[in-house]
Amino acid sequence: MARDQDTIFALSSGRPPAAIAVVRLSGPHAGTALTGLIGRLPQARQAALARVRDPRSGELIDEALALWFPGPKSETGEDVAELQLHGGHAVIAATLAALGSIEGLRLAEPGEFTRRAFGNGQLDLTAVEGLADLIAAETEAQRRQAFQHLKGLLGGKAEEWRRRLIEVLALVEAQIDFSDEGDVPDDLVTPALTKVRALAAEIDAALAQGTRGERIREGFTVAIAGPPNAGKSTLLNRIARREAAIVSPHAGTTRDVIELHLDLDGYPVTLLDTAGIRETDDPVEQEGVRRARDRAAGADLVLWVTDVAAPVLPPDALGDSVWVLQNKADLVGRNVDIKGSGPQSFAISARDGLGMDTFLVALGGEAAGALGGESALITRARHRQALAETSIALARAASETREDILAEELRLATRSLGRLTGRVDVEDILDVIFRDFCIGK
Ligand SMILES: Nc1nc2c(ncn2[C@@H]2O[C@H](COP(=O)(O)OP(=O)(O)OP(=O)(O)O)[C@@H](O)[C@H]2O)c(=O)[nH]1
Ligand SMILES: [Mg+2]
Repeated sequence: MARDQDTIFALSSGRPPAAIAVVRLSGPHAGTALTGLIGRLPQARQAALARVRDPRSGELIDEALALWFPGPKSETGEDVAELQLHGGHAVIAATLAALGSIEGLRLAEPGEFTRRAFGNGQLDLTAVEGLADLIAAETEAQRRQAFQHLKGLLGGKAEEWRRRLIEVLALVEAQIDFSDEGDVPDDLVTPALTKVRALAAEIDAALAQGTRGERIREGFTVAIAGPPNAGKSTLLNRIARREAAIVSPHAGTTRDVIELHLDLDGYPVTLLDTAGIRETDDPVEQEGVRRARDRAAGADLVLWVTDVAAPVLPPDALGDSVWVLQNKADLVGRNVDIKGSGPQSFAISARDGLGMDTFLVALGGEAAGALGGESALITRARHRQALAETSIALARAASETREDILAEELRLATRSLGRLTGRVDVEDILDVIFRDFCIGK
């Protein structure tokens, strides 16, 4: 029997001990296995209180809620059973051992339930990715985006584009193959090209949305950089509200890049503390400075922290997205000029908290500006690549006069969209031809 025909089971809830443990089963023997454990099959999709016994010994393991979801209307598309047990180590171990003793059942591999849901057409690839993102989501923005993708924001759009493309392809194929049959209108290519251009414009608009979706997944990256001893690590600790980085009066304290994931007004922000930038003979510190420059250059925003009493200007190489934080404002005892002519500038005291509220509101606004707004269709490089390939093929198709090459470009574009959702097949092209033109009667 092939492995994908096995009935699989696993603990689907988090680390025990916990109040409740959810054990799930999926596959053709899920029903008999559930019956083996609780003596009956509950009504479909209704929770039933049941005594769970080891089918080998008849020993009572626990009392649980049992659920039965006959396929194909289930999470995986197969027969699915679920037990909500008491979440102790021994209860879980005894239940898993009991299930493992049943012929045809085995422990699921990582992601195998979702793999089956995909294989049975319950989820497309973009929804699978959305599900993974939803489980990883740490902030509201990430949760919102992941849930929309799980529910088909991109997958639905891609399927709609693909369906329209297949219709266009059907027109062109019909023109090529059957134009001599007499019952096909003369010029099918001109309306086909009009549709290609409209489609290309929609896909290009999605590509032009930029990398917001990817940044919501990965976080808006903010690098803290500046000369040694300026208070960079102190700033990181204040924002984190804990001693994440070592602070000392000794210049050159921070060597490695320290990374912190923050939730700023619901937006994910990755904050990096870096080594103070200066010329040095110490090879370890040199490496730290190299890393600091590197990460600052790749960040969405650089916070250039400098001592207000001895300000150092940010190097030009850092680009435009630089804010200057004049730190240790507590020491100067007067208002510092916070409106420089150059980049956005704030006077703060990372140690005492002075000016931090204003600065953090601005930082939250910056993250919201970069990550907020209309939902992003593209959340991964994979999406971007598939859509870019589609767009290129459509652009070539739109200026093509040879019907056979036009058809080939459309096929390429269709395949790229199919790869995006993971549903690549050609049978449906034939289906559309036969449905719309009634050829082959
Ligand atoms: N008065 C005052 N002292 C501060 C402030 N921020 C940091 N310091 C002090 O400045 C010294 C250096 O602070 P750090 O946070 O280690 O500075 P850094 O920029 O991370 O230094 P390196 O890692 O060596 O590059 C410490 O003694 C801090 O207590 C501030 O706002 N006011
Ligand atoms: Mg430091």
